[in-house]
Amino acid sequence: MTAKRSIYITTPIYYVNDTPHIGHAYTTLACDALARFHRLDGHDVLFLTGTDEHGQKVEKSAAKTGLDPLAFCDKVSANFRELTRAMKFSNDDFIRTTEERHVRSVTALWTKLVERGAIYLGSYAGWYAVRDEAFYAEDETTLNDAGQRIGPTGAPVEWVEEPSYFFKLSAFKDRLLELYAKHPEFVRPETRYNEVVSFVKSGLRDLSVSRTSFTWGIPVPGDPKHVMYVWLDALTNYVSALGYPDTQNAQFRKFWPATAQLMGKDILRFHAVYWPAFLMAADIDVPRQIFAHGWWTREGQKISKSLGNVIDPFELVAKYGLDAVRYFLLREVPLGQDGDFSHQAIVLRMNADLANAFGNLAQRTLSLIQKNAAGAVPKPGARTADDDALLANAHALLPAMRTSIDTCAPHAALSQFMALVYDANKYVDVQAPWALAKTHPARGHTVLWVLAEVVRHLAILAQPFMPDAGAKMLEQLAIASDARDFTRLTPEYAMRPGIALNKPEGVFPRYVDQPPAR
Ligand code: ME8
Repeated sequence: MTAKRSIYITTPIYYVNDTPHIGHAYTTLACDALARFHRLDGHDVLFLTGTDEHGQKVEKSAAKTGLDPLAFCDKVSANFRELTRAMKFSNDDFIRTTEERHVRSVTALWTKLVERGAIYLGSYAGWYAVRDEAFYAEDETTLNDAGQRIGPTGAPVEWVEEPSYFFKLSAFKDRLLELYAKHPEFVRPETRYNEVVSFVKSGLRDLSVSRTSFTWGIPVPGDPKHVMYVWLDALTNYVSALGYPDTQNAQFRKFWPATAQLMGKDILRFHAVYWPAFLMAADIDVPRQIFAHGWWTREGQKISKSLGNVIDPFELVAKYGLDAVRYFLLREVPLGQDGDFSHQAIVLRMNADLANAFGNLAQRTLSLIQKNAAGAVPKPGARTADDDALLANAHALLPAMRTSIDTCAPHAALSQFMALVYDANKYVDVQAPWALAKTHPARGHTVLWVLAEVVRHLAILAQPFMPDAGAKMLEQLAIASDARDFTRLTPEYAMRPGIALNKPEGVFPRYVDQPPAR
C-alpha cells in the first residue's frame, strides 16, 4: 500500500464544432486508465472531462446548421457524453462551459485578474485563426500554394483589428521560467518541456483576451461589448468544476492543484504557458503536471476533422469490441509519441496479445480446473522454485505498474502486464498440468492453483485498462465484487482451495475477418 492521495485528472474540454473522433477518445481513455488505476489503488480520485462551447469557431459551426448556438452545443455536447458511455469512461464530472457554474467562475476569475492589475484595455491588430482559436504573429504565418495566409498549424488566418483587453503575459516570463526550473516535472514528456522553456525564453507578448466582433462568449464584466477570449474561458473549467471562486470548499481544497492535466501536443502552449500565468496572476496554485501526448495520424497526417481523415470510435468499438480498442490505443503507442492508426495493427494486437496470450492463459487455466479439479480451486501442495518464481513475478507486478502509471506511461504498464502473461504461458507449457493430471495429480493441483492465483492478479490489474474483460474474468474466478481492488493483491487473499469457480468462457474473441485495408 502507498499512502492515500487525492488525485485530480483532467482531459481538455473538446470543441463542440466536431463530432468526437478517435483523437478525442484517446486523451479521455488515457485519463480513464489512470483514474481507474488510482481508484483501485485506494486513492481519492476526481476525473473531469467536458466540452468547450463558446467562441467564434462554435458560433460559425452553429450558424451553418441554422440552430441557435446553445441548441447546437446541446446537441454536439451530447455526442461527447455518449462517447463516455460507449468507451466506459469513469469521469466523475462532465463540465460544459455554457453552464451557470462555469460562467460564474470565469467571471470571478476575470474580476480577480483586473483587481490584480493583470488586465488592461488596448486594441489588437494582427492575425487570428478561427480554427485554432489562436492569435499568430506575422512571422508565424506563411502563404500556402493557393496564396492564402495560414498559421503554423495550416489553419487559415484572418486580419483582426478591434479594441481588446490584454492579459499581461509578458510580466510572467521570469516566474514561468522559475516554475519550469524548479519543477521540471511540470511539463512532460521531457521533449515538450524543452519546447516550452525555449518558447518562453524567447519572450512573451501580452495576450489579447477579449473580442468584440462576435457575441458567443462570456461577457466581460462591466464591458459587455466584449466577450472573453475562448481560451481564458475554457482553461478555467479545471477550477470551475471545483467551485472556484470558493477556494475554501472541500472539493477545491482536496483536489486543487490538479495532479495531471493531459492533452494533445497541439494545445500544450495554452496549458503550459498561458494557464499557469493566469493562475499565478489570480493567486491560485499551478497544477502539478501538464502532460502532452502525441497525435494519432493516418499515413503521417494528424487525424482531424479539418483534414477529413477521422476514425469513428463508436464504429471501432462496434467492430472490435471495447476492451480490444482500449487495449490497442493504450498499448500500441507510448503516451507522448505519435502513432499511425491502422486496422491491421488493432487486429494484430487483439489476436496476438489478447486472444492468443492473455485470453488463452485464463481459458486454459479455468478449463483445466473444470476438468481436473472438479471446477473448484484445487488445494496446493509443496511449491517448487518455478512456482515461487512465477508467484513472485505476479506479486512484483503491481509496484511495477504503479511506477509506470505515476509517470503517465500506460503503455509501459501494459507491457509489464503482458510480460507476466508470457511468463505464465511459458510456465503452463513447461509444467504441462494436463499431463500431470494423469501422472502426478497432486502436483497438477499445485500448478493449477499457482495459475489460478496468477490469473487472479492479472484480472484485477486488467480492470483499469479493460474493465469488461477484467470483470468477466473475476466473475469466472468467483471473486466477489468487493474483493477486486489492489489491496487484494497479496498472498493473504490468495485463491482459497475448495471455492467453486464459474463456467469458463472466452473473454477475448479472435478477429477472423480480413481487416479493412485502410
Ligand atoms: O483544442 N491524436 O479542443 P479540440 C491525438 N477546446 N489526440 C487528438 C487528436 C489526434 N489526432 N485530435 C484531437 C480544443 N485530439 C480546446 C481545448 S482545453 C481547456 C480546451 C485530442 O476539440 C487531443 O487531446 O480541438 C487534443 O489536444 C484535443 O483532442 C483537441 O480537442
